[in-house]
Amino acid sequence: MIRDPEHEKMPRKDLEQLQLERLQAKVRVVYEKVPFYRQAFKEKGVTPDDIQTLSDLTKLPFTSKLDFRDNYPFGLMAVPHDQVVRIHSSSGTTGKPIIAPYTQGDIDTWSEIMARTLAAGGATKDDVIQNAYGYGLFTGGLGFHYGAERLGASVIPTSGGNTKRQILLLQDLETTVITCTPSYALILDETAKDMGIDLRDTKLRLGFMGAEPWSEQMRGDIEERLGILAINIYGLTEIIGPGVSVECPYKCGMHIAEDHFLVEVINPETGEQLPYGEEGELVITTLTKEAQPVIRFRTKDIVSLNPEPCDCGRTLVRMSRVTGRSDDMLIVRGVNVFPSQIESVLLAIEGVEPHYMIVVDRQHVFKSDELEIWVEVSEEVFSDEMLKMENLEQRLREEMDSVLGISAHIKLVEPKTIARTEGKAKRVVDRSEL
Ligand code: DLL
Repeated sequence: MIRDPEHEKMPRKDLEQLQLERLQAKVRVVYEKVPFYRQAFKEKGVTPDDIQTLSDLTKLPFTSKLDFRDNYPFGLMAVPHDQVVRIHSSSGTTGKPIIAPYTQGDIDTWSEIMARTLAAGGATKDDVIQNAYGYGLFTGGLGFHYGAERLGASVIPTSGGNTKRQILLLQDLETTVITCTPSYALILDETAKDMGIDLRDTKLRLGFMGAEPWSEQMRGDIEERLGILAINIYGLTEIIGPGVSVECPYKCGMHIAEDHFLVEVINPETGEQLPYGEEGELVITTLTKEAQPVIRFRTKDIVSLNPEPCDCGRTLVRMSRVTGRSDDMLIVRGVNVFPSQIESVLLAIEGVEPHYMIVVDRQHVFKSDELEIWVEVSEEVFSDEMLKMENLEQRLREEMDSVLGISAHIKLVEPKTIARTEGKAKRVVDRSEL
């Protein structure tokens, strides 16, 4: 049913040989078909013939989000327009959106990767998969949809939003697997509780959550509230969408689909490749993408790689949780912090809800002297006496100080006051946006 299942457990030597052959072929294609790459290769003084081993990858130039913008909309495409069967796009924070065209071959490959991804996390053809990722230009909805169908499961294409209806369908259609962002999983739980429903009493057993950074503490919280195993899944529009990597039920890093994606971790300042285990920026080269192959794409996502074989038997390298995006990093009085670190401190404390917002002054780009964190407190704490609130505030301040080495103003807010989003949560806001 799933194509190439043996690739997941291939001896490293054979996998690397496969990667090299695919890399050599792809490098030749982009050199011949995409003027942008030919020019970038020329500037580096490299030709496809220089790629003799996998370590020759470092001879190739990087590609960045900016290159996508500069070549908007179709300048990075390697096939004629009549071979494109679908186009996705992601909004991007500034300027032009990222355009992601797919051939029929790409859609087939992606569906296979996503079927394998769902299977790796423990889903089977007997599952009822409720897909609450947004359908449309976002790759989440259709990416999961095609993968779930390819797996042979039943898909309920709810898309995001209309949460009450989601809960009814989830109950009545006996959904076993939910796919959504971690922040939407919390909204589902909250809405269900308002309706007098405990999601732990439903058939739900598994969730595939990604598209935004989330902490291990957040996972624990979601698993407890929904009564599920929550699997982390990673991907991005520029590369394919969801499916670049996924956890197996051992939950110790996301296995990268290395037969399709060649990964490196680099020092974001120098561009130098870092050894396994060190944290840095993830760089991805697509090995099988047809419409828009990408060479050494700088994701800005900060991760580390683990090459140890996993207890599940997969030989695929695992990537850590994304600690944050290099452009999301806050510098508070000289200390580097990622929102997800703040999240793990908050969620380790009793009485705090997993809804929070980090308020910064972005006048000096990402440097902020004043860090303010708004945190929702639980109903119990909120309805209790003032002293308890003050103690909680003090405890949060101290924890933040001792764990992250930064002091922050903590503002405790009433339950349900922080805005809920159906897709990706916005954790960091500029004071001017309030
Ligand atoms: O978010 C694709 C996706 C859909 C992944 C559904 C997983 C599930 P983009 O909108 O292009 O694509 O956003 C990509 O989101 O560079 C990361 O910064 C972040 N991201 C994605 N997955 C994770 C994750 C989709 N599991 C950007 N953990 C990436 C942390 C993630 N960050």
